[in-house]
Amino acid sequence: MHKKNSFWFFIPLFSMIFFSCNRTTDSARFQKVLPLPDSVQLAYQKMETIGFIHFTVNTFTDKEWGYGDEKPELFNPKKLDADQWVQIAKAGGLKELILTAKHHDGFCLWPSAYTEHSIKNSPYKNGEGDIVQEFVDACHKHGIKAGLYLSPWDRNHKDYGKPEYISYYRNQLTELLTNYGKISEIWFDGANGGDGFYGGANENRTINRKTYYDWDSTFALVKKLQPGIMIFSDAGPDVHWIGNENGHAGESFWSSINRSELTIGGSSQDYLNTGDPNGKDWVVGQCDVSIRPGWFYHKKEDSAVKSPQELIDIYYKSVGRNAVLLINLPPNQNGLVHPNDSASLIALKKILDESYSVNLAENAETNASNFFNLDTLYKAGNILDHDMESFWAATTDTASIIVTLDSATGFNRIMLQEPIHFGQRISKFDITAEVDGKWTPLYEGTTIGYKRLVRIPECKTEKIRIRITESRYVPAISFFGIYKSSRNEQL
Ligand code: FUL
Repeated sequence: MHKKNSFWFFIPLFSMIFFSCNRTTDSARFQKVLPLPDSVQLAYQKMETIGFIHFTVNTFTDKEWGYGDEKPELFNPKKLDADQWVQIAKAGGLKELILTAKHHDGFCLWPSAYTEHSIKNSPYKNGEGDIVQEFVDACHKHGIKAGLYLSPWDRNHKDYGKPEYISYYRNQLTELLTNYGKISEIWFDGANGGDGFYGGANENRTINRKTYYDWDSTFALVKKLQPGIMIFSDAGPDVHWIGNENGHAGESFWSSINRSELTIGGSSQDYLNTGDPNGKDWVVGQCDVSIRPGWFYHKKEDSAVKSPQELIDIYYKSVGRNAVLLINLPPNQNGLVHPNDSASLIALKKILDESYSVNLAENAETNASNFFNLDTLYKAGNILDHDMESFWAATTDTASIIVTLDSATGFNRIMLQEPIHFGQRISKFDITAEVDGKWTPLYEGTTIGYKRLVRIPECKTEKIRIRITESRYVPAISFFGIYKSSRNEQL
């Protein structure tokens, strides 16, 4: 009798445990929405700013696109110092550098076994030099990532346009991705086909952008040789071009896109510039821009280097709009980055460090209109720390948080972040401040994604309200911060 009683007593107890366990698994957890970044894409996005090094025979011929008939003898950077490039990049906050191992002229900065059109026939180190090696070693020595650009278009090679060139191209990729240790990114340019030397043919050659390279097989080769590498092109798969060379992402920018609608060298620039809220593929947006008017060094452009203010504006339109910024620093004929370029880049970093040194909302109080499942795991206060794993999640598509500061505080910069490892969701938000007892509009925005940076005229308040007014799925925010920059420009 006693035993039977305890059996009946345990049934409801077991079911209580069973159901409560179930609740804390899937249905009670905030759900991820597809597409999602993989861990390498997430780490890539967190780098925020990276750099380009454009260097080849063009540096000596004062051109932007070499025809492919340049004599290797003219390539002779007498003071080349890859450490200098990397040290400047590092001082400017860049986390990766990408070197043009081969630009459209086909001249190779490494002694490729497959062509004579290379550094091995130049006076540089009496033909014994290997700039790819020097570059990768310098990057790794100073703790930044190394990436390579290998132009698919080759205006020197006799077989360009024929099937034989594809084997040549893949042989070169294999050399670069096998002999130099870890390569973190490979950059496939969309510029393709036109007139060129082509082994002396001196003619115009065009290719079918969709079929000629059989990109899927090339991507598979790249990933086989360097499993953790990021592949950049107009069409991803890991990072995509932003659709212009000014460094500007769209005012709204989604990290999702439909790769099936993209062709390397032939995609809609508008589509690339905004991404696609209904896109099925997660591809990080990358904004490339040169610190000078041209991609290669030209002495006459020494006075046309972008000012720190111009770089700041680009930063807000790239990193501040959910993309990664790629800034080009072209070395001169000596093989060194010019002091004007390094001064501007380092000034950019200084301004950013100063602007974002103190989050004035760090110790604020937060109240959300709701939070997911009333589970404190998703509470509003989570938006105040920089840990992406701790975030506020709502229960409804529109929701708000009120942030109350200790005392009235002046600020002119706002930072917002979504926990993108749960998917990009928010498409419309606004920020208002309580001034003289009234909610006063400060900013209306669209996407947030990994990061949204906002510049506003200085506002003094004790209460700020963040409202999510439109979202693809119930919204989440992982970070909110306010800052006071000594600079007053707004946008
Ligand atoms: C373009 C190239 O044609 C330019 O020369 C430069 O390399 C730029 C980054 O990409 O498509």
